[in-house]
Amino acid sequence: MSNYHIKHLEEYWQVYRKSVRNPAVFWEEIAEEHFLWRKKWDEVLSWDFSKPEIKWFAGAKLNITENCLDRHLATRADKTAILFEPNDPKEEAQHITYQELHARVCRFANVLADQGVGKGDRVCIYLPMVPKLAVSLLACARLGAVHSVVFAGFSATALATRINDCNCKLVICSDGSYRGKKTIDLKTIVDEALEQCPGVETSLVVKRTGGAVVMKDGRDKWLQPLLDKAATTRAATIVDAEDPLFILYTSGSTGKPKGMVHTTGGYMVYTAYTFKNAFQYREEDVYWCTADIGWITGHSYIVYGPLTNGATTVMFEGVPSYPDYGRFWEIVEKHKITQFYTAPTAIRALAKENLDFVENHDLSSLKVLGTVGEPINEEAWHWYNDHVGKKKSPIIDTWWQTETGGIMISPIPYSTPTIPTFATLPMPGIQPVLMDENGKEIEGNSVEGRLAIKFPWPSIARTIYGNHERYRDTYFSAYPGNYFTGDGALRDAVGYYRITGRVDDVIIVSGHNLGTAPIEDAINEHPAVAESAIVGFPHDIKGNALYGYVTLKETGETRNHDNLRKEINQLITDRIGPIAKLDKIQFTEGLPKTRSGKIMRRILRKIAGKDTSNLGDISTLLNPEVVQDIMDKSLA
Ligand code: 7RM
Repeated sequence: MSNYHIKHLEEYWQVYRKSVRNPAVFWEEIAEEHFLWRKKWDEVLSWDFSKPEIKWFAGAKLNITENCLDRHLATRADKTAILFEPNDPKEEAQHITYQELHARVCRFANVLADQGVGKGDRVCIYLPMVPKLAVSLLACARLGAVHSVVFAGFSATALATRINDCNCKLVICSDGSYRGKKTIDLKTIVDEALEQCPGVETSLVVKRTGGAVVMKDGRDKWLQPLLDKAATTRAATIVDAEDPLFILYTSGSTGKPKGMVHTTGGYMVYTAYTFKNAFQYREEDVYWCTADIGWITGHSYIVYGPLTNGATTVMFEGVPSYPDYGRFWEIVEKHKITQFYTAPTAIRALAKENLDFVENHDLSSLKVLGTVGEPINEEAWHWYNDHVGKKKSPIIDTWWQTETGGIMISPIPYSTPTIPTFATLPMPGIQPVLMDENGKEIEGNSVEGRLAIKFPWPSIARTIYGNHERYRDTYFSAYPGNYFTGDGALRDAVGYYRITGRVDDVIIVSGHNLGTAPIEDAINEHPAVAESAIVGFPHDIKGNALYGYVTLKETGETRNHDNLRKEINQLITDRIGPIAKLDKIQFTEGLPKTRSGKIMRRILRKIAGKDTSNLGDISTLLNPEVVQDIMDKSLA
């Protein structure tokens, strides 16, 4: 079917216009042709953003694992579904076929059912990037149980909060994990968490590192012996399209994490459609997304999107720096990766290192390069384009959120001409709008505002677990009748979108609205600069002034810092104007980041504003140690 696989920009516009003219007809056609439904829907869409209540394919019956697995057995039984690349390059990669994955999922589902897990029950999954992680998600889905994956880098407290918030009675965990040179004792973290989780009856423990663990009697069970006894088939539990598939927590700017609830039918249709189009996926491709399944990117574009399409999806256990900074490129060469999807933070980290790490590998298999998670700065975009893509692989800058379930704004590779730092055009079915401060839609092109979406799409999160009011307040109250993303964006002369960052990253200096991203872009152009983050701090005259935190490429940079400061401000003046010059520039060893690689400007803002009494929870940071260092050397 033509509109499932867009190949030219004119075709994109045709499909797009159709999708907007009648979204229900558009999505119904896609849903009809590409999936296995046990019963078709009574109604394609019903919605009311004021409640808010959104239903796609209501009344339809299905099981998503039949779409990810069973449906492929007739044609792709021996095709690799999951290609596992272990942390240690000397350990052999595993090719798990669709047939084998089907059997593993059924076995695991049988074990879960034996432990009392049934439809609607919440199961917490806290595992490293090993095949059993993907298998656990699917095993839950096989039973109609709701998975809640918690990234296995989170602390015991963060894990306990998430387990308790949705009352998980079973946890799937492991003895430990390998991350580069390190072996991490995950079971101890789980044990500590479970002391605060009276509702958890059972924990199933995957053996990965073989490290010593304490097994709590009556609660902890090794998984493997149970799997060995379980049958390799299991009938799928048929659920309603609007039954929950999973909960995934996303941190709010304040308060406790929000358990975003995604339902089954719409999520399946949207992730399958966007995977196929945004990556221009073909049957023979080997697709690799470097995210962890603990994030939405992993859920949608390692597990569900690829598997519903019958793709080969790579799972990588390790880190980009082990055994050296060539690891990503070694894997691309070894498995002849065709689509590669990563985050700006990883690109910047690799761009700091010697070019030989990239150039020593044959990357000619690559056809599409993706980026997600943050605005990608121009420097990083060009490095990715020149050295990884060799100017031949289009870069898709994909903008989306945990809440949106799938990619919302992205080029269609080989159709949409790309421009660095622009996510470009909405996916079919997505209707973005820009809003001004007074809640009025800003029409026309060459404008900037707050990004909202005015019509539902199939994979929008339906609620926050246990707190529908917070869902309404957070996303549907700022611009009644619209979903508010929390991001700022500009729309250029041809209608391309550029995401400028969270709106709390907009700084008003002497009455000028300045987004952090363009200023950071200018700074990052300086050859000595690796990364930067800009925040505002109170200023008597300007209202706010700009404070820049800058990490240099060579550690222990010996050049004169005052000269560097001048050069950086000159670049900003050249690129944006003197209004955007920085009042203070602090050179730092690193920038505080979330585990998914987003710079935590909230913390930097507090330091710049001399307000460090309450930095909020920094325990979930990737590098909490840099915070103290930044405070010690603060110029505030
Ligand atoms: C997929 C994911 C969502 C927030 C979002 C943005 C930022 C993500 C881009 C981006 C600019 C991009 N989910 N963001 N992708 N900003 N360009 N291509 O990251 O829930 O963890 O984060 O991430 O601010 O609102 S998320």
